[in-house]
Amino acid sequence: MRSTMESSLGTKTSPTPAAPTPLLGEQLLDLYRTMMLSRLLDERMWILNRQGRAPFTISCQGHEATQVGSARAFKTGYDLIFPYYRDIGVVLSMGMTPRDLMLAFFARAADPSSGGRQMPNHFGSAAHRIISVSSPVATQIPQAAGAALAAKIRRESSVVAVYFGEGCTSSGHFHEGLNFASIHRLPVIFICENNHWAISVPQEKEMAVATVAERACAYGMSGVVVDGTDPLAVYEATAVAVERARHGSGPTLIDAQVCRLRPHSSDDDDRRYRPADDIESARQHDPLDRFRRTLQERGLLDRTLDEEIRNRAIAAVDDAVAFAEASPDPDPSTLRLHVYRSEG
Ligand SMILES: Cc1ncc(C[n+]2csc(CCOP(=O)(O)OP(=O)(O)O)c2C)c(N)n1
Repeated sequence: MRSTMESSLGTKTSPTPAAPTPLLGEQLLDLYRTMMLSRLLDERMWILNRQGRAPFTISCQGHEATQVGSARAFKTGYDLIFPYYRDIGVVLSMGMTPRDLMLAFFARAADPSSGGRQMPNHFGSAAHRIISVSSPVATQIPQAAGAALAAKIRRESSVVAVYFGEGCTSSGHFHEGLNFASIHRLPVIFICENNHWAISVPQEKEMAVATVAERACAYGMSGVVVDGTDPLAVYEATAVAVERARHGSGPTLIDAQVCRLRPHSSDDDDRRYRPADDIESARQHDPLDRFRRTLQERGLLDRTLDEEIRNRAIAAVDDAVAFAEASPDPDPSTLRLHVYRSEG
């Protein structure tokens, strides 16, 4: 894994602001709790899928450090978040609950994301300023640039965060969004969760550059590579980007190098294309194990507290599953509500 590294070639950004105040004690344990809850929710979704109780799931496993570490740098209920489908750790950090996620997972009427109409992990919550995930990948990137322009015109001090995989950086939406955001010095942070695979396509067949961060210099913005399995490194890189954005110094592209611990989705069998040693190497970089060791080394976590955190997360997942499974499906009479068609 690479350490934090900045690509400043051709950038027009202001000098890097001072390092953010480090997170301490209970704040670090909070990151760990949310990472653990994300992992256990995700694991349960796979089990429910394999039991035939839910049709589809797509995983955050291996991405939790980037999701939870970056989200810690944003103001909940104030900054605007465009997540993508793996972002369980982001939306939990911004205030959505395990019950919210399980209601969506089972497509129940009370699902706050879409009333049971969207696929699982198409998170959305007006209350938490989380913009609904769209299935066509990368479309959220120019949308985020537009939302940042709106914030700038209204002279708000909010920033916009947009999340995506590295596969999206080969899409035109990515290039148009970054170009526009940089020209207008918009307060937007582009966060790439780079797991080096776009379904079955490895990174070297997605792009001819070694890092996504390098793409930033083509737009005159700062591009940063960060070890995405370390929540503290991601938090620091994001906090610096947020500081810049809030003070009019424009956007940043963060290339967070994560690992994909599961197949692309529950409909994928990655043994057909992914070398066994690549999966094994990803497991060696499991962000949850790594952060557990960090907290143990700092004397913040012992076996008893770890067990307690795990058991609380299991109880929250159990509660969410029972609550959502007992919740009613959407009433068939509502089938046509919120469905739009264009007049031809
Ligand atoms: C416009 C569009 N093309 C293709 C797809 C099918 N698709 C869904 S996820 C995905 C791969 C995305 O890879 P990446 O951006 O690296 O994210 P990851 O899933 O690896 O986190 C593709 C091609 C889609 N949803 N939208």
